[in-house]
Amino acid sequence: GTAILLEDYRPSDYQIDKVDLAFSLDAQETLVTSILSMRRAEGVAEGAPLVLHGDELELVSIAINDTALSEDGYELSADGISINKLPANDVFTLKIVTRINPTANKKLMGLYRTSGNFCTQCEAEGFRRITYYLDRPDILSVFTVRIEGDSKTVPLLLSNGNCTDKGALENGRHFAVWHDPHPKPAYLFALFAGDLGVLKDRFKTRSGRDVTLEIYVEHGKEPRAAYAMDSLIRSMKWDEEVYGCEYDLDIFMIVAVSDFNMGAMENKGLNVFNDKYVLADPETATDQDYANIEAIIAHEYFHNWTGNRITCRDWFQLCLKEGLTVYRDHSFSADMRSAPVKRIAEVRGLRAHQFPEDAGPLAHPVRPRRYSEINNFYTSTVYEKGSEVVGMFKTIVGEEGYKRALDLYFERHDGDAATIEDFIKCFEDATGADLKQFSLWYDQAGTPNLAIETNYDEAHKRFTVNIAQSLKSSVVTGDVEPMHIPVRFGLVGPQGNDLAYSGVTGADVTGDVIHVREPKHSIHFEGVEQEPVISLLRGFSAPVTIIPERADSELAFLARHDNDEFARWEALSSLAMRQLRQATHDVESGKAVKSSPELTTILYEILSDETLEPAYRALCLSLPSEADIAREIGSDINPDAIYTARSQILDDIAKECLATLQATYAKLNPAKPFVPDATSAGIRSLRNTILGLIVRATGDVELAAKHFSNADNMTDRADALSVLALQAPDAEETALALETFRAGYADNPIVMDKWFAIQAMIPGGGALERVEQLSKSDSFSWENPNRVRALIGSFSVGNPTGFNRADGVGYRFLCDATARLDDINPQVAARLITAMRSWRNLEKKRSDFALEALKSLLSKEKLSRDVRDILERTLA
Ligand code: B3K
Ligand code: ZN
Repeated sequence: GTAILLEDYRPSDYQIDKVDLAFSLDAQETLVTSILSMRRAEGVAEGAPLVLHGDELELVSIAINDTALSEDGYELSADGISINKLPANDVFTLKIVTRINPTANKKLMGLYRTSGNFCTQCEAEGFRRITYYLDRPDILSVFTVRIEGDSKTVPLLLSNGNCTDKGALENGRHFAVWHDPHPKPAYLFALFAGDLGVLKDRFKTRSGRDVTLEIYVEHGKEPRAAYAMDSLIRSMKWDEEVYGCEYDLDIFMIVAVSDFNMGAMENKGLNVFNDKYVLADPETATDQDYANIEAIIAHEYFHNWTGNRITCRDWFQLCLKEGLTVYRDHSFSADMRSAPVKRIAEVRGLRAHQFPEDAGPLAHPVRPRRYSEINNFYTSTVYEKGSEVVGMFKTIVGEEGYKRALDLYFERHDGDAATIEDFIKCFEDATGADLKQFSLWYDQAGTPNLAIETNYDEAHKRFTVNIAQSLKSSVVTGDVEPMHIPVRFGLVGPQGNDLAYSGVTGADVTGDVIHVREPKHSIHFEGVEQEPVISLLRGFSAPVTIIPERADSELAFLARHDNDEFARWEALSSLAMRQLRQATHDVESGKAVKSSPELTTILYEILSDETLEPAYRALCLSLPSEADIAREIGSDINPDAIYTARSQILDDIAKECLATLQATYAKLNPAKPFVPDATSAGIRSLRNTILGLIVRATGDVELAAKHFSNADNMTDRADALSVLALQAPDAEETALALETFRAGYADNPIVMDKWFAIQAMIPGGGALERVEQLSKSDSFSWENPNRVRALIGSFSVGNPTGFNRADGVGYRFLCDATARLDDINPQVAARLITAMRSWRNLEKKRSDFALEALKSLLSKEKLSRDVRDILERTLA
């Protein structure tokens, strides 16, 4: 395909000052009338051709200044329309009528049908599937939208902004007019028409604006939107208090739909959500669901300033809005919940998704420089690493500097389509910092590595830290430049407190941050009275890997004594990881696996330490996942050996700690009735993690079955079901629980997704047959992205042994599923096949099969640009 390049960016020859849209809704034949107030940009030659984007549109008519264009006045192509007869005036009106078929639109981009309703998704390039337009984010326009539809089937007619008119029409139809005073790019346009119930509330902004809040969900489900509403109100308040950002319309609406390609969408004043991120009650939602709802409601709301008021000049700048908004939603959740627990979860997510992306064939910079399909760049690198980069800005310029920089950004760029350079400039101008080297984080793909050596010179009371940075990247071409890496640290003394030092040379050290800028630093801390153990990368201050050239005893010491909770967890994880690697090696060479007493002792201490938060204890007891271990091993991966090794280590630990596990399990009593707050969630998480360990040690399936049937909330129910299914797939109790669960929730798709996902993750050779079977059942649908992700996604990402079966059938299944889905929904299909991005790291017999399956998919005749792009890069 043809690649779009950052360096080719050029401002548009034409602007659209104002757009009037009229929709005459019909399931198969919707008519869209668009009247564009066009203006030729200054300095552009008279008659310069006007090229509008369009995709799968039927053109009904086109007129300029009320005169229909003759057929030689324009040229249609698969990508749009080129108009070459233009008036001499620099302003003119363009009227275009298109006909579209929302029912046939299975891509869920543009205007489509979901559960009988009409819904839109326009980011990134969906608006061109509604009408011909300058569908690029730097074209900002004021939208007025008239929607007309059947009063009975679509009583609700919603769009962006404020409703300015509505009324009845003939033939049982009605209309509504919406006006959005804020100029916006087309990707933020939204329309919803249908029949839903609503939950309403109000919010008074700090300057006194009264805002109506409305969350639309299926009739009867209104009470299940209460937590989303509560999250919205807390988000609005938080954004005023922490960022000074106030809402700017009289109404804010959220619509929940069940067919949606991703999580949610920040359309101005009218967010559209995947309903799994809106609906929750104790009976149907897990604690994780509650946390996700809170985070995603906040994320989309925060986009109102970081994304909508200040948008992106072009799609290469995607991280400008996404990285910053993720950072903002992370900070919000950290404030609402436990900050260290939140940080650990973020880092686990980053390592599970972003690190492998950065280490594999799909690696790209946080700001990519080329793409052939932009939808493939809504990645964890753009989002999560993009957020880490914003966090590093804050670490470098400090809390106050960060605040000044963001204030300046909002003041200077409100109403703009901005770039990363604009953003960086605000930090430089507001703080005086030189961020030239730091900005490499946007350009250089790959995860930097830090190699560390330390030495204590007792005689001179000098502690030396040698740090060398390196970056191996599959995609950086040319020279790799050293990066500016902020490393938060502490010199931990024998009593666990941070030691002071009298001076430091060899690197710029401000407060508790070492600024690594050179390829190599030799840093001397003078006047260190006792030999310390260095704690590095506290709070995970930079998204890098570390080779800790340190003894197990040092890791064990930090796991016990570091006063940074993140770093404690990190030290424990490193210690556990070492053993898990060794154990995998032992399994492969036929040796017996044994867990080290040291690790078990520390876990035992953490388990029994009631001064630690339950959620934190649960995270520690979980140990690195199979995928974590695979990533750490890096090459020649044998998922079966990893599984066996990890199971044996966990079994050992569980047996060693059994009495304490049982006592703790009995003692932990989550509040009744159910409250979804972080403290209660933490107790449930610890209790359910312990349940899994007890069942490991005792094989007491009955206990899990009891936990399942006694559950008064979905967290306990789903966790118990997982323990049963994953640890005792063939037990009678498991079959019974699965059937009870299915029967109880057959009419609730969001809950049934959990039922599919849990079964998809049952390890071992029988997994594929199980998944194939489930994919053929009546309740499975290829047209619903949530269901596809629950079954096929969970299998390919969450079931290492089942998916990577040694005979390669798992890979063939995923490639076939991708091909099948590609005919319906290329965007979701492309996302699905990224599960194979690390195929080269597998041991030879498996990677051969993977390669064969990928190649055969690539040879398919009709492949979407989305899937082709991923495949070509994966195989390159
Ligand atoms: N901005 C949307 C994502 C759109 C994805 C288009 N393929 C949701 C979000 O990040 O908030
Ligand atoms: Zn976003």
